[in-house]
Amino acid sequence: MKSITLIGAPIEEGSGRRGAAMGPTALRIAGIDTVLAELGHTVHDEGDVRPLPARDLANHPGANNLQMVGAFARALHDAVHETARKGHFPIILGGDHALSMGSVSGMARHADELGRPLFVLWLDAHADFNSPLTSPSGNMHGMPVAFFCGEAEFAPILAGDRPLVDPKRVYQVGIRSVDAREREEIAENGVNVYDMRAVDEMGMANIIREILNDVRAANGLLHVSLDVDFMDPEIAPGVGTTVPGGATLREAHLIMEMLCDSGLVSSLDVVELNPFLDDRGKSARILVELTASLFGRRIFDRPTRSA
Ligand code: HAR
Ligand code: MN
Ligand code: MN
Ligand code: MN
Repeated sequence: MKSITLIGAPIEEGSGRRGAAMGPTALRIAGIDTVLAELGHTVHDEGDVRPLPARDLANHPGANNLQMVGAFARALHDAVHETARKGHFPIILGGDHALSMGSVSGMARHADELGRPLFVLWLDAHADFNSPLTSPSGNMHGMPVAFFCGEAEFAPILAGDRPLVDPKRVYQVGIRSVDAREREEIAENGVNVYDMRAVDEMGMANIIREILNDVRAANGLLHVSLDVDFMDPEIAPGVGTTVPGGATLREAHLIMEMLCDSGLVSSLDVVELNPFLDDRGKSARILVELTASLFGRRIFDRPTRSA
């Protein structure tokens, strides 16, 4: 059983619209703490992080609300790093996806201190590999992966000596919306992309098995970042950037069940929930159910298999 710490990150300034700041509240109302406690885990809710002042950051024409995004990134970096250092499992309740600048870099620092590599599983319709120089929108929720992989344009946000994530240890699954320059950057950096065609051709189980084998072989930590729009909008409509043709409910659960069995996951982001756009709490409830699967809820036990 695990000690789990919930960290709310009510940020919406990274997205182009209002509403994601209500995400942490909706996830709490949907019962994320009780579901985890009923599975036998110890759950601490730290409440919401307070963004640290970031008035030292200059505005950037290609990065909307850079000061607020940077403020959340700094606060989360510290909160997530401290949580992991104590031996707790951090679950970050978002908030838009820009928050992963802080959560992933906080985990990268923790992994660095342990002398182990950090892997990232990015479950999303989008690759989120834009930079302030390539983004068509300037919205920073489309940039976190480039940030934690070391894109130089972000250097002032967190100290330049922060540990980075090797893009070859980033695995993106469910991708179906990529911008032109973003596509070039992804290829140049060697990010592992399993787009929706790969999901259709290979099957989700084979994809997840491949990824887990790489993490296990390197004795890595695995951070999971779950964007609501990973799933098809028919099942999870509560998000500002829906893209048709997403993962099914069973594919999403299968991932969580396989991740649970692996024992390799160290940290989780649940992001982009916009309760203002949701259908009577449907998406919030699905995210809670998926989190339960990651932490041990199952239909029947499986015979234990060796790796
Ligand atoms: N790629 C587009 C942009 O950079 C849209 C990014 C939307 N991102 C999210 N998170 N919703 O995945 O503007
Ligand atoms: Mn995203
Ligand atoms: Mn430390
Ligand atoms: Mn997305």
